[in-house]
Amino acid sequence: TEERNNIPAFTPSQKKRLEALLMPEEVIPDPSENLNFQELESSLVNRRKKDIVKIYEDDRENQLGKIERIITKFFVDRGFLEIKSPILIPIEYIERMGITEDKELFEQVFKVDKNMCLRPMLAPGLYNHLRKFDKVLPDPIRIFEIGPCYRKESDGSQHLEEFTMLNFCQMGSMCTRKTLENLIDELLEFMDIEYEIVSDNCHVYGATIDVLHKDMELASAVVGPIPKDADWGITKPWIGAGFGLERLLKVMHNYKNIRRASRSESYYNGITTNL
Ligand code: ATP
Ligand code: 9VF
Ligand code: MG
Repeated sequence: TEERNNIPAFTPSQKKRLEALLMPEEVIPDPSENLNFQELESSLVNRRKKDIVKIYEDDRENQLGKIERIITKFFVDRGFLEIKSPILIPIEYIERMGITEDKELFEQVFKVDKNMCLRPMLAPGLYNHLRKFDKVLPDPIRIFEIGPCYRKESDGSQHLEEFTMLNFCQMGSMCTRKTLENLIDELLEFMDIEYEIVSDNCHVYGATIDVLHKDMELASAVVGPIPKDADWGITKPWIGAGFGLERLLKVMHNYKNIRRASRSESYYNGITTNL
């Protein structure tokens, strides 16, 4: 503990505790303001208890559930069919996506047993729906899914091992870069999130259109077709984009760490539950 004018500065663990109690716009008062840790902690605990009671009195909605419902309505209103495909999928789907044992993403997959894994992406389920519904629905086909995805991650403030993906796609006519960029623009305009588009590459899709907010990737988007389509019985042009919902929440609420936006027992709507 550092002593200045007999006033103790906060220890690293005290700082950590205060940071968890603070909301993004709040700051830890200067230690020289003569507030001791216990007083500060208990006043912040009281504020956070009030915040949670206010949610309980007002709308009682979970931010991750709510953003899923809002985005679902956005896409349903624009003619996209809502899909819920399995979270537990065959490992063979991963290989069929072109993610073979030599690829980085293959190592990130949570395997459940010899044959099954937790899905790291939504594309396999959407590919299968596009193929099946091509015999059923009029052109162009528009579908989307929002749901949990799992990846083993090592790095911190923008990655979760359990996160929520939105993937929308269109197959058939009008699958142009313009249509894709218009949908992305309309969605992010609707969410009031600033973004820029940059070109990138990934081994699954080749050329991708990445959507960035400052230095953080919000989405990767692709203008098909791609050679891999044949392995899924897909023969028509398509466009699609995958967004991380917790990354959208991180931007909207100005969280320092994505964990505040995640499925969690430590935070409720970004407020610490350790009260
Ligand atoms: P990154 O390079 O940031 O790890 P990625 O390019 O591997 O992301 P994609 O496969 O393009 O991710 O997935 C689409 C979107 O899903 C990403 O743009 C991001 O918003 C979100 N996403 C991917 N992995 C994670 C994760 N581990 N935690 C939270 N969101 C994620
Ligand atoms: C872009 C991100 C292959 C025709 C079912 C749609 C897309 C999304 C990339 C995602 C991924 N691709 N996480 O495909 O929309 O799959 O890596 Si479809
Ligand atoms: Mg990407």
